[in-house]
Amino acid sequence: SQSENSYSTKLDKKAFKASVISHLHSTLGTDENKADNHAWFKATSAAIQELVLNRLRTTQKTHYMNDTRAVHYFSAEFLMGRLLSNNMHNFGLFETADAALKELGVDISDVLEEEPDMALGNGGLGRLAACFIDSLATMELPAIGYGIHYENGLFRQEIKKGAQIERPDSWRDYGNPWEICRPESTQEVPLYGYVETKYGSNGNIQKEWHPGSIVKGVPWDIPVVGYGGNTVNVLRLWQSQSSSHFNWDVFNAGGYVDAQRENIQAETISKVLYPNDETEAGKELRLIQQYFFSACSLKDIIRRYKRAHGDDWTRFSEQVVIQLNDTHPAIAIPELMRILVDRAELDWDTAWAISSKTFAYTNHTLLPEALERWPVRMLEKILPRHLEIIYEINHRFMQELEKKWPGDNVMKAKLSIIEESDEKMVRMGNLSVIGSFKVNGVAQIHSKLVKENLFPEFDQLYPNKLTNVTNGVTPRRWLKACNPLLSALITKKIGDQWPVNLTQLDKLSVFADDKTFQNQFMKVKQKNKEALAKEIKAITGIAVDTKAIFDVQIKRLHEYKRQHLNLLHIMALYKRLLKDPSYDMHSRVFIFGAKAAPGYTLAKTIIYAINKVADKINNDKRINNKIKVIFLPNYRVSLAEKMIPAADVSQQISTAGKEASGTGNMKLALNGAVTIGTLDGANIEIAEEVGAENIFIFGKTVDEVAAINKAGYKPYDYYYNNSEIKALLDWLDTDYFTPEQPGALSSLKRSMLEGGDPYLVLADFESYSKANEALDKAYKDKDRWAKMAILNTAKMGKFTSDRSVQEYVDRIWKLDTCKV
Ligand code: 26M
Repeated sequence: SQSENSYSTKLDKKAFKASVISHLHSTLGTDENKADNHAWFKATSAAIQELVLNRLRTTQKTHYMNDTRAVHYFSAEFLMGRLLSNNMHNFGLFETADAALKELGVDISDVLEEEPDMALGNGGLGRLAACFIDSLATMELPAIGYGIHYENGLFRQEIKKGAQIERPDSWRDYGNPWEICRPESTQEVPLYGYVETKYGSNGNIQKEWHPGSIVKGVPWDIPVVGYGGNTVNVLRLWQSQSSSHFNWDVFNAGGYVDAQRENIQAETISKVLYPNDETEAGKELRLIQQYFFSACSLKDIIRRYKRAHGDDWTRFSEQVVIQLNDTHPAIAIPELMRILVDRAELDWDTAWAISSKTFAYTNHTLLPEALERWPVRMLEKILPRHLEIIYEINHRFMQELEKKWPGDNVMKAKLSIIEESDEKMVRMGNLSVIGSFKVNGVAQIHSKLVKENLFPEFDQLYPNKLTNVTNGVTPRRWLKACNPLLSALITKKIGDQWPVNLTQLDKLSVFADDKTFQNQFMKVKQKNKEALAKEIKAITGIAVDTKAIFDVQIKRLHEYKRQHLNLLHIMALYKRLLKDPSYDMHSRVFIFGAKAAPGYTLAKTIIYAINKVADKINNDKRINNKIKVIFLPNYRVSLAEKMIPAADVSQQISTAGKEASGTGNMKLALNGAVTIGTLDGANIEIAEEVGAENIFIFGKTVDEVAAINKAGYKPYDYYYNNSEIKALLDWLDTDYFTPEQPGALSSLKRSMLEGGDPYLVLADFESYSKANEALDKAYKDKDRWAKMAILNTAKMGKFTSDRSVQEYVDRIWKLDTCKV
């Protein structure tokens, strides 16, 4: 109807004010005089949510009426962050809300600060899922995100005496204004038990799984508002609940997760997000989480399909495409086969034809320790029927291999879903490749390595299955909402369409040499730096010079990301300054944000080292404030939104071949930061876009890394042949940085010598140091730097997640837009 469609013009300032007040009274039960910032946050959110829900109903009705094909994005993680600011921006109501709240005597930024982050993800993979569902809604594509309603998201990080402490993240303590519980769509999930062989209705052998227990999955819907507010899709997150009539088996969680565990209850399943990205935990509870949300989601999809198509399965894969965000939901493949074969009683070939046209799989990593493998014994216990189905999939696949490569058992052993090790394992990557119609990597170099190193035989067997879709980020959150000053400047120059057509940013290129524009651009950067400096002061008590270079490395703590290379270089600068107080360098503030997996000892040592080196440097009067080192605790989406607009320099320094893509690299460059980075992941494509003059590339290439490792890498050679490297590593072995704890940093030194320096920190140090010198020189030339910064923003058009999603749509999902 007309009134429903005039959503964005419906609310002027006066009406918005009235709506907020009305919610303050009727939803919050308070009033203007008593309300604190949190009450204002709740009331403002409720006012917005009213519009959201109207558009949600209209969207769902429209999708239903049109019986649209939809993508179902299965992900164990959705790192959504805060939603209020984004939802207001997407409805075009941010300014209205700002003005309305002002008249009520309330500062909108205080209100926005009240919202807890939805931190239901670890890092890149989870945030990518959040960017993709934003793009899908913006592009008016029928889509639904499926995941887990974790009671506790990624742990809150505190730094005590320099070390990381984990605290639970209870993001729903005061209620969440966005989520809607849908008890009517509750699903049941079977677990454990045994499989019975019997005769089916057609006289064929049928299998029936008799589960040992059943848990309930209760869905919570989070509306996902597209830019312009037309389409509102949903993110459906499953919460586990015990179903009264079954007993619950004991399972082990272990470590950090153990500490969170209450009793032996079904509720445990969705209690906590596993905090270890890039390492496979092998924990029973993790597998149960994966099956729990995959099974609930599939049942939900099938219920919706049957409502429109009854028992006719022939159109299933025309209506449904499921994207697997890494192998975490790969158990959905045998689960769909189980439903089709055991429940719907389709024959295997028919079922397989449907299933293998339904799934597509995204690979996010090449690190061997991150490739998921589950003990056959564990699957047998928890999901006995799924193990049988996996064996059957594998058996038929082995027959296919025999036809293609007769007698080649080496090939069979390599490609088998079952790894015949001492403890037999199920390889979820192999299962995903075999069970999907497309497999993609997340940046050109990564996808090339997926083809050439990870799955070369699969690429031979299925020539067009492996492909690339380079990642992207949503410019609505990562420029428009987080950097209002730069956004306003850009809009003034090139109009207001860039948030939905990011390649238009290239129109800024012609102003890269324009002195007036350079001044405006760098003035915005300066203002953002001042805002971050205030934040740094408030959080750490440390005052930083906003004329210094703001150098930012923000990402999970991992050896392959090489925060310790950055740290060694900081120590080198410090040493050079101590040796020669006139050492020529522009003052620089090194800012870190990083969480370490709680069980990753060396990563925690690196955090400790950063903080201890920071203490020493920040308090050393001799170096005249030339260097400051800031570690901002509890790095998360909302903190990233404050750091990124203020960055001059973006550190993207992973060992070549290890970072699949990176997405922080895109966010920082988009906001005018200049990258210092290796030829890894999407850095390569960023360099292509901005040009070699506007990025500082250093370090060994993928091919050089391979050659060094092949020849046998000897970190000691660098230690003995480079006196600076030797001095720096030896410094870690003294009590200079940790007088109260001598030897606390020795393990960091050892990792780069006896430990073999697996990520080639020493091999890349000199090249990194030179790149930093070049960067320092460039910054001193104000015009040159302004031009570089502008061109970084101007050339980021490719990296909108709208482009990524369009590539998935064209080449994998085959969806049509559905105007709502
Ligand atoms: C696995 C098993 C048990 C517990 C947790 C996990 C797990 C969780 C998250 C493993 C990996 C996880 O994330 C990996 C990740 O974030 N990868 C990043 O994906 C980004 C999006 O594609 C890329 O840009 C990054 O380069 C890549 O590191």
